Amino acid sequence: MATNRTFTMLKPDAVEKGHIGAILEQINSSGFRIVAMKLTQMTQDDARIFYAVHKERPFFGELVEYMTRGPIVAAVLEKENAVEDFRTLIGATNPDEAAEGTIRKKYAASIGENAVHGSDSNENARIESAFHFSGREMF
Ligand code: IDP
Ligand code: MG
Repeated sequence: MATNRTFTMLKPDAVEKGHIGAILEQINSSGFRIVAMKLTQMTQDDARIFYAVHKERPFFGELVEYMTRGPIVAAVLEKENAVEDFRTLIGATNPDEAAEGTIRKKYAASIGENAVHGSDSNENARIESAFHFSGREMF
């Protein structure tokens, strides 16, 4: 996959609150092209694998419960400098520390329930995209 792609999830809290449309509008108007997208629900095994890097953290159980409690929107996004620019667009993990106008500042409730995921490197963008999509589902 080209390195000008990143992977995102609109997390269960964002879907529950009806924010899919507003968040996708902000993503599109910030210059990202949607390359793949689906509404899906992660199993507990999916969430444990996806977030395996955090398995020793005290919040891991809470994170798995949260990420599996309802549907998410998984998507692959394309833009020059996609990974870094998307992290800027979503803002800090803790919405209290997120910049004004960022997606987390606008839609996140807490450091745990923070509305949206964004890959932190080109390598993780590739791994995370492949976790949710096959090559033929990416346009
Ligand atoms: P990131 O999503 O900004 O990359 P990470 O540190 O990779 O943040 O954490 C992954 C996810 O785990 C966060 O987006 C959030 O949902 C959850 N999380 C991170 N830190 C905490 C915490 O201190 N308490 C509860 N949940 C957390
Ligand atoms: Mg992370």
